[in-house]
Amino acid sequence: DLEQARNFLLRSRRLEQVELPPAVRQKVREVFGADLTAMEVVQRIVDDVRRHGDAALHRYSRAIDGLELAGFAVTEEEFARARAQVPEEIRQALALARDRIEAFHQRQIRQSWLHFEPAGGFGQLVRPLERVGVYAPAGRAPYPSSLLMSAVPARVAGVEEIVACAPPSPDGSVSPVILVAAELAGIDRVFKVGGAQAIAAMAYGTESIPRVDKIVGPGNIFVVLAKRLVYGDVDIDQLPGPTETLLIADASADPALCAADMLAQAEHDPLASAVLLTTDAGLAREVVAQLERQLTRLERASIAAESLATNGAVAVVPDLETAFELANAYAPEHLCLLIEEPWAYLDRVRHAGGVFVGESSPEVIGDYTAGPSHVMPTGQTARFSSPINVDTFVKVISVVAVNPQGLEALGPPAATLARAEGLTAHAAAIEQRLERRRPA
Ligand code: HSO
Ligand code: ZN
Repeated sequence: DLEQARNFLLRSRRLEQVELPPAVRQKVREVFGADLTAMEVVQRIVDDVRRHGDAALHRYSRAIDGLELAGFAVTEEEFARARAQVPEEIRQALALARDRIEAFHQRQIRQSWLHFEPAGGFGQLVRPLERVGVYAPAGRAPYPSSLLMSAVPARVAGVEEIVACAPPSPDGSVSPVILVAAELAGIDRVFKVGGAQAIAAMAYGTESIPRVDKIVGPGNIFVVLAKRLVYGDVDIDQLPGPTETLLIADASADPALCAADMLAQAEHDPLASAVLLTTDAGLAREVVAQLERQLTRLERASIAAESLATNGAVAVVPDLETAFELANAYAPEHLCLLIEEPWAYLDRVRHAGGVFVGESSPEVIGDYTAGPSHVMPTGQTARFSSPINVDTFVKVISVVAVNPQGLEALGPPAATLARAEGLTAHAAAIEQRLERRRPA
């Protein structure tokens, strides 16, 4: 029923409400000797790394990963070994993705500008950030694509130095395909540090990891909470939560493809959510049947099944207007239009990370080779934020070049406002200039 669908879509998707799985809670008890919440864990780690630098990082490597690392930086030999290990086909696909991401973001570059009027020149300088840190999660599987999607836009923006942190595997190495992607993306250095420790290290700097100006990229709950904690001392891109897809389908949609798109999202994470809104009750039934059929064939069937059972939904809506109204209220990371005339509805889209137009344009192409970054806002933050893009990595400096004529015109009202605010030194800075210009 529609009300039920609305409530489901608008339920809170806040991070703090995520419960830690039992295995993680056990690990927390082992490492900290206490039953801490995720936020408490993050607070401790961030304080510790901020205060003790590399020594703290080594302690967490030992305690959390059981690793005794000689150094955190991935060495040239390790990069070479990775290059030899990654199959050529994967390397070429990564290179193609990199080229597409680069070309797409090149179109986004903003120019500095100066506007001259009688009062002078006014404008802005667009300047890239100096140093950016990318977090490359390892989690359930390493996602080299995510590394490209975070780092390539930064390169295009002109960021001088990009470093990355990636959690090492149990043998102390970083996944070869992650290293190859890092090289293709033009990342300067990769460090074998994961979790909240990595975020703290990049935010405050340690003996071996440089302090950066902005940290970007997805991560687990600890990483995301750490990003929120260090924000202000360093900039962050967003607080990525579990991934989401909302499909809008009409009678023209292929139920097997609707189900395939939902499963592609659901296999990411039990917390991922895949939702279908359709105007066609028959299609809804067929999609449900397809979900059941296709699910059994998947390698990650249990993850996808849990995701669908807890965060998935198929709902019938009276018309496409209602579907778009609900979609905008939900503000999904991905909005997929499997409808007869998707272009006709594009201007209804108000809030989404990305919109995928038509049956031949699945979200999964966006994950890899379309061009836009797949790091997109989740948890309703698409109401006010954007996918990673070139603007994520630049800032603007305002330019004010008032000329003598402008001083005459803009000075007196400025002095009036200064006095109204009780700021006589402000007024004097203007009036002294105006006096010099008066003939004695
Ligand atoms: N769909 C994910 C990104 C991803 N998919 C990485 C495959 N690899 C969140 O947008
Ligand atoms: Zn995906």
